[in-house]
Amino acid sequence: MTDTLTRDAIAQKIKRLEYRNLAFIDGQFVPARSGKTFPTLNPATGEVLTEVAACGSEDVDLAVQAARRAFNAGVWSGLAPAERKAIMKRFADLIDEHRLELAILESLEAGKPIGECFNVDIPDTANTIRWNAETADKLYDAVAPTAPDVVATVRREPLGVVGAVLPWNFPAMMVGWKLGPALVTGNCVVVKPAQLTSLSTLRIAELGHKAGIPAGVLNVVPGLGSTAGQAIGMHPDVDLIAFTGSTAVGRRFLEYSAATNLKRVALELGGKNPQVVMPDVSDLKTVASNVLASAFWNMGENCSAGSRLVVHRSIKDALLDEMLVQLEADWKTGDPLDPELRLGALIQKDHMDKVLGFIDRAKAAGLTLLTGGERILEETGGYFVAPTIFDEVPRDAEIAREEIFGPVLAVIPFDTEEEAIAIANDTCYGLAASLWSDDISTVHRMSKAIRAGTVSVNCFSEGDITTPFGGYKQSGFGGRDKSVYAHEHYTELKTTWIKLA
Ligand code: TAP
Repeated sequence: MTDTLTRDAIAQKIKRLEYRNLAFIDGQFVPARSGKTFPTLNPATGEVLTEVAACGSEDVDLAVQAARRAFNAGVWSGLAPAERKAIMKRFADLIDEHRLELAILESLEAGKPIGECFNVDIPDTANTIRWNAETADKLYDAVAPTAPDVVATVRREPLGVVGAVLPWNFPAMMVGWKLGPALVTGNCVVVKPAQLTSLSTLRIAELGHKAGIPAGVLNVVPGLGSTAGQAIGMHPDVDLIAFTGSTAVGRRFLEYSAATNLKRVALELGGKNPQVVMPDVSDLKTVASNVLASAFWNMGENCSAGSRLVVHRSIKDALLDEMLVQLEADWKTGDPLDPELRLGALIQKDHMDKVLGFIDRAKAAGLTLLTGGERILEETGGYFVAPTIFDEVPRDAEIAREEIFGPVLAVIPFDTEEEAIAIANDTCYGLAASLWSDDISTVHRMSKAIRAGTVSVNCFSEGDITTPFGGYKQSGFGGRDKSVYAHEHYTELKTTWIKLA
């Protein structure tokens, strides 16, 4: 890895930046059949970066056909696992080698702080591909415990063609989370990135091809959800939809499946995640810094953002005081390309207006605004919102219930452990939760009682690549991302029952 993150290195790289803005189908960059394009913007300035091919159902069909041809030909699924492993490891190496370029694309298009893109998002993407690659020749299938006159094998086989439809908040990471398990298990993939963030995904696909992934195995169709996204969802020759995005759109994919070929559907959806702080915690400084990071990392545009602080009344004010001091010192908002800053722009004007709408209604309802609560840096033309904290939020308030997907934290006090658990679970979501306590019994009791796919104790985290990630209730459906558990929904179980003579 040769890239370093300095202002000079960023400026030099931007001068030489070339956007991949066509669809990537069957190993080639091609325009949309219709010739249509859509603009992609820098949300920190409001300026157009480039025009991207707007794929429609015709392009999706071409991509699915290419993927099916590649699958049937066995150019990928037919390789020895060790060969797939070698190609995927080269793919991961190329992502590492292009770390700064990919981080800049992520930052420019999504408004994300470059430091996070460079130090977290792109390394995580490479690591996910590499870790999955390593599993290729290490996982075994099974032989069933049948009677002696039978041999029955239970094997995992690839599904065929996977459609991956993705969100804009972690464009590269989400591609990695889908491609890693989909490719290592032998599938061919058609990716539709969010229309707001196609550029890093297109470059990643090109790097995959350069690494040796055969034509047709990895295709990218940029476009709108209502056209390209729907076309993938409705396509009769797609075997699985691997979707990350909102619960509302996730539901649509279940409808598409039901209306067409009963394709498998795996959904990673929204969250309204609690951070529960018990009164026995001794280190409020550490709790404060983690609570802030959980709420505001990636400007709160994070499915697992801890957007509800459920804190014992006896320590609430002390914790909030510490949080306000740290917020002022450590959480500066500004140019996403400044490596010193931790907060960038929200993804687009419509989304910023939505976030400000939640804030305005909370103010109008008389909730106590502790800090933030407004658009800032408007003179830049970018979509910046100050990190915002509301205190004493009733659990039925809109900002305590809805996923805002912005830098807004609702503080909800409690008096008893039972009340804390009830508040934590009082949501239609169940993606992630944090629990803070110095008492081991409290930790065991409460982490069991909280209904969420991941409960992080005395930290905030989505785990790492070794642990499954996904949601209870309306946060997820049909499988988990990450770890070997992710392989399950990318494969079918094949029983071969052999009667011996
Ligand atoms: P969505 O609006 O749901 O969009 C996700 C993807 O679906 C985009 O590619 C979108 O295309 C496409 N889409 C939109 N409408 C569609 C339709 N009618 N048919 C088919 N496809 C359609 O989500 P978002 O705003 O990009 O991302 C934010 C959401 O993602 C939040 O709820 C967040 O919690 C969730 N999220 C969850 C996770 C995990 S791991 N659980 C991780 C990240 C984000 P367009 O770009 O054209 O709209």
